[in-house]
Amino acid sequence: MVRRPASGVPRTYRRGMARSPFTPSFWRSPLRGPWLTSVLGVVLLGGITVLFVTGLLSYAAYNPGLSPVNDKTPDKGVLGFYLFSWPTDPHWLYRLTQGIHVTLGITLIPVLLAKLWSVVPKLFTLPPARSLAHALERISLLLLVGGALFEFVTGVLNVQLDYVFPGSFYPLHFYGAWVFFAAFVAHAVLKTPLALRNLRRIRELPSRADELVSPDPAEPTVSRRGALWFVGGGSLLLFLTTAGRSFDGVLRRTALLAPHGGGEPASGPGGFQINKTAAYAGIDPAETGAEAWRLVVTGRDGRTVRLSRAELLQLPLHSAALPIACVEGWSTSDQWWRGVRLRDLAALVGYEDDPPDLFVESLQRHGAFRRAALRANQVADPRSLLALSVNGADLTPDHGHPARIIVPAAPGVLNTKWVARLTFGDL
Ligand SMILES: Nc1nc2c(c(=O)[nH]1)N[C@H]1C(S)=C(S)[C@@H](COP(=O)(O)O)O[C@H]1N2
Ligand SMILES: [Mo]
Repeated sequence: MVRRPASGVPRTYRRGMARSPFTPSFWRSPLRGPWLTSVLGVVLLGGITVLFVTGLLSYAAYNPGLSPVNDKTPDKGVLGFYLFSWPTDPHWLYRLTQGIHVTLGITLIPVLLAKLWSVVPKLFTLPPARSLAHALERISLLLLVGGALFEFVTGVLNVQLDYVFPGSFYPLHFYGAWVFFAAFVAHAVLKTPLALRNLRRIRELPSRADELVSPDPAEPTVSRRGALWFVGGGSLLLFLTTAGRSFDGVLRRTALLAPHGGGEPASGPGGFQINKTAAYAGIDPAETGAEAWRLVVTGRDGRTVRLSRAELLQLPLHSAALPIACVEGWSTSDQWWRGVRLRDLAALVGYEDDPPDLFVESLQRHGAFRRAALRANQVADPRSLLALSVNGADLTPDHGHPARIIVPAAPGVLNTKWVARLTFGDL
């Protein structure tokens, strides 16, 4: 038996002695209740579904089925059931899907935290399980909460600190998404009808019987509406300081949460975001000069041509206005690229019509993105270029001089910089 302190001891002090997080009366906020939890839950139901779909699209955009170099999760098995050839139209497709994925993910952080806060007493209920069904429900809740935190944390770290998980972000975020989404679907199926009912009962006072409602509520310091404004305000602030990374010019300067440490790209033709600099990628300037650099193109039956940059410039040159759109959620507006069509290069090595897939290798010796595979539909698009210049000037070293790939609608990772070798053939 707990011995009650003698009367006369202040009430709050007595409480402190008798309470632990496992006693319901420990949780005193008068805000907790089915209505708040339901509002936040319905927002997350929509938001997380969009995150999941855009995440799956991002994975498909890498064309992982095409070549092991494009696939960061080779053991995916049936989880790749939905993969399809990523289209080249509209040319801003990945900019849109990935911009939504990252911007929405960051914007939902306050909603997720508020939702977890609103149900935190439930994590402490005793006994841990009343029945088998209850035990299963609680395990699924652990997967749900753990999965949500894991997905948001890995996503944010990849966007903010890029490459904290060298090479392993993709499998972590990908498998984590499936575990999380399975728990999320189970939870949504169980709870959505209840949440919608709770929302309709907006004006009713929460019933004392609901386990979310504190049995011993403290004095309110803010209304439920005020709390929602607080969460919504946090989301709006994150949105306003994130969305700019999908644009350039003045809007980009509002992207306070896009700390790409390497300093602002210079102004002028090459003045748009740089993912990794030539120095970072270990590109030796001696290898990219006119004397040393040759593009090696191989095609049908091993047919090979070697081209200097001057020779490439003699080939028919074409322009295309295309963005760079990175998995990290930033993108540029359309830049004017100029260079040789990939399908014209295919024709040089024996693929006059119906160009096949293409394997691209750069001068870079280490790093996950030094090689990439492009699918035949991407090679065939007349806007797909081996670019030699951008916005009317030679490519800068950091944007891939002497030559880089640019393909409409593809994620940035497929736009290989410092290209050394192109191999055409079915992959
Ligand atoms: N060789 C090589 N090419 C590369 C990369 C790389 O690491 N190495 N990064 C890719 C990624 S992830 C992106 S988003 C784009 C960025 O191009 P930019 O730096 O010109 O904006 O380059 C791509 N090309
Ligand atoms: Mo990227």
